[in-house]
Order: sequence, then structure tokens, then C-alpha cells
Amino acid sequence: MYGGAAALAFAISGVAEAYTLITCNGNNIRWNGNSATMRASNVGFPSGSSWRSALGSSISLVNQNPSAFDYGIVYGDTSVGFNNGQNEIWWTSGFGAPAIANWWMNCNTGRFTEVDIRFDNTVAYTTSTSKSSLWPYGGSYRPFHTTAIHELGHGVGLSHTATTYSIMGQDWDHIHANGSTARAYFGEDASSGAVALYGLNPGTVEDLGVAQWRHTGSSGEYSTHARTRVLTSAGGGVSYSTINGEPRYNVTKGQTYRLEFSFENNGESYQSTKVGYYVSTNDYISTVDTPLKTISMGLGRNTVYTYQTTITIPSTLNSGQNYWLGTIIDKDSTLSEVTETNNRTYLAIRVN
Ligand SMILES: [Ca+2]
Ligand SMILES: [Ca+2]
Ligand SMILES: [Ca+2]
Ligand SMILES: [Ca+2]
Ligand SMILES: [Zn+2]
Repeated sequence: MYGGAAALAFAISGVAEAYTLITCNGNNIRWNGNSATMRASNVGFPSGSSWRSALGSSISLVNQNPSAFDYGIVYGDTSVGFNNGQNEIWWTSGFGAPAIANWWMNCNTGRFTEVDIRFDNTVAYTTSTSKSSLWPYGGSYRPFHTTAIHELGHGVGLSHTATTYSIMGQDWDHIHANGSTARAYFGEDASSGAVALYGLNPGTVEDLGVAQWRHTGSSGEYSTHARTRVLTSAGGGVSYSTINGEPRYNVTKGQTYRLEFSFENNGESYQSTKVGYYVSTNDYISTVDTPLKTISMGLGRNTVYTYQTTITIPSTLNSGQNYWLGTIIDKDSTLSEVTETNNRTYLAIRVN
């Protein structure tokens, strides 16, 4: 048995491929079957608490992945510890990272024998999905869900990702928002890694999504992310103000810009889909917003498709007002997905 750990600290190491797998003796490490049961400490995840609810939600979000793998979750564990034959989740402190996954494995068979996950109880985590509370939207709290999904990703068999937008990179800004709600998710990169390890789910698991975040580089093993952008039609920068932690671009009526979003296929199969672009009077994008343009997009898993399209700011908009440019993937709702909540997002503009 050999132990491993991956802390959410910045480490110095080489650049990885998009999704990297935990390996030992040349074997990818995974569970022997297609499931693992985690046991949550009763102290840190008591009955009726938002922490238990958020942990359950995080497990469910991982289980939306298109591989055959699913987690089970048991609550109320009264005794947790390393290498005790149980996969456990608890809160503690003083291990030098916001959260950490430790694992034990048989390097010859390439199988996990145990995975434990710890969260640092001195970190300002929140279970809220209200974006104004969260670091990526100017709030004061680290989203619990993104960090939990990252650590659970290690327990699937995934290592860190440096080369694409991924929950297995910097987790807290791998997130989806529409309106006031920000929702964590497993994402294309981690999904592809899970499929590489476990194969496809025998049922039909399809999911398209679009995010207002993109890959910008890496810090050690971790991909770094930033918001997608409004650019000039030539691809140059456009001035913006930062409002509540979010960019609001200064645009001119009648002018053409490039609008950038990251499209993901988190599902089993390649999809040909329609993507709509809209202008909205608020940050909640829906099909009742004013359509600007529709494009066709073909999207397979194993690429995060950060894509720019040109749009012209309608001259009917009011100068001096704020608007939101939005996008909807599968705009005609022709694809049944494991979640439709990640299909719409926005970028803020102020019109001159
Ligand atoms: Ca136990
Ligand atoms: Ca344990
Ligand atoms: Ca759909
Ligand atoms: Ca979706
Ligand atoms: Zn990690």
C-alpha cells in the first residue's frame, strides 16, 4: 500500500496534459468497481446543517459526470481516521492547505483502497450559491462546493490539470453563473478523465454548458482562470469597470465586438447544437431576452471550447444604461440533459 496526497496549495512541478490521472508503477489508479462510498463526519456535517446539504449536493454534481463512476455518501460517521478502511470526510486544520485528499492504493493492481478528504475549518468557506457571497464574484467566501468537487475528483482518480479550464485546476473560479446564482460543476475536463478511467455510463448522460470563465495559464500544477471577455472586432482590449467583482465593458451602439464564452460538452456524445446570443436588461439570461444572433456549433467532449463570435450592439439600446450580453447553448431545447441550469450565462456592458 502506498499513500498519496494532493493539497490545494501552489506546488512547483511540470506542466500536465489536460486531465491527468493519478498513477503508480505505471498504472492509472481507480476504484475496483464503478463506485465508492464516502462517509461524512457527524461532527462537521451534522444532520440538518448546510454543510451536510452542500456535501450531498457536491456528491450529486460529481455523479452527473458521463462515466460509469458514482459516489455513494453515508452521514453520521462518529470516528474518522487515516488508513482505517473507510473513505471519510471531515474538518480539521493545520495541514497547510484549504482542503486535501489523501489516498491509499495498491500500485500493482492500480486500485484505490481508501480516500480521505479533509477541509480546513479556518478557511472562510460558504455553502451559499449566491454569487455575491463568493470570491469569484467579489464576495468574501470561498465556495465550498467547488473545493469539495475538486477533492472528490481526486477520489475518482484525477490529478491536477494545468492546461485547460478545469475543476482540477484552481477550483474556486471554475463555476457557472446566471442571474444571482453561481453553481459549481464537474466540467468537461474532469468528465473526460472519469470516462478514461471508468468508461461511459450505461445510461444516456448528456450535458452541454457554457461558462463565463476561461483558462489563462497555470500556477504549478493548477490551471488558472479568468473571466471571458468582450473584445474589439479586431480582438483588442475593451475598457471596463469592475462592479461587484465583475467586469462591465464600455461599448458603443452600432459597433461590432467579439463576445467570448467557454462552451463545454460534459456528456457522453458529440452534439450539434444551436447557440443563441442575446441582449438582456439584467444578468439573468433566458429565451425571452432580445436575440442578436444564432450560430451552429459542433461540440465533442475533451475540449473546452472558448469561442469568440462577433455581435453588433443594437442602436436601439439606451446610452448610459447597463445591459448584459448573454448566450444560451441548446437554445431550442432539442437535447435532454442531466442539467439545464448551466446552459445560459452573461457578460455585463455599459452602452455609450
Ligand atoms: Ca469511520
Ligand atoms: Ca479513513
Ligand atoms: Ca437541453
Ligand atoms: Ca446543460
Ligand atoms: Zn487537488
